[in-house]
Amino acid sequence: MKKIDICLSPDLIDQYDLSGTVVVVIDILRATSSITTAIAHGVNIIRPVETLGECRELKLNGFVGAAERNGKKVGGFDMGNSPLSYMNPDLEDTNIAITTTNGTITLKKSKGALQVILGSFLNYSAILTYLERLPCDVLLHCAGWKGKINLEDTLFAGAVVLGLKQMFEYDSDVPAMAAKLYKSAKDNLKSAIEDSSHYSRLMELGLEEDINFCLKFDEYKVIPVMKGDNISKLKLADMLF
Ligand code: 3SL
Repeated sequence: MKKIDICLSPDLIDQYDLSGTVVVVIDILRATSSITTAIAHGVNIIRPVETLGECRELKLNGFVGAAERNGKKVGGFDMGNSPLSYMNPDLEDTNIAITTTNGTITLKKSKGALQVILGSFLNYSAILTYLERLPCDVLLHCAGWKGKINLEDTLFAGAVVLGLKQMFEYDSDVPAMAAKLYKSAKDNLKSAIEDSSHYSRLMELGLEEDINFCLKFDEYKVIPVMKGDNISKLKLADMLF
């Protein structure tokens, strides 16, 4: 039987064998929600990078530069990490370089997997439909916050585990833990994350609209996928079944 597991922080990723596994990177607030929005709105490719320096370099070479640290847009770049800002029609067919506090590191640390895709509530059903049909193991890789575990990514991972309805065997206790947590929170996700650290951080920055948007289910049908160094829309030819 296919197996599923959850890595709750990129600092724990060395515990997992990624070969032969499809990894779903999760950063609900806000990187994977923003990238999904950008791809759904026609951005051509997104190059996730770890450092501000790499992002600056790519901006000098024709990329739109997007940079976020600690929730704030970094000065000197074109954009930050608000999903709402990626709905801009001017971004259609552009190439974006992005660096964020945790999400882009999590993407980098997922390299070595059979395939890396990006999940969020915004493309929840599309992710489920794809994972259901896969012939291989799945690892849900949560970005957390600076190495620590966070609530919103764990909740989404639990939602995926529940949605897959026993099609996968759990490879540790974490899938059952996350599924129980999600069950207890699912009727009001926003109030469930009200006490979380990143919720407070974003609220203090006046970003409640971003939070509300990131908690919406199934706004989009697209699945962003890493191909080499770039993220683009998963196409039929990329599907592993
Ligand atoms: O950590 C990240 O990658 C970001 O998603 C954090 S923030 O929501 O932009 O503050």
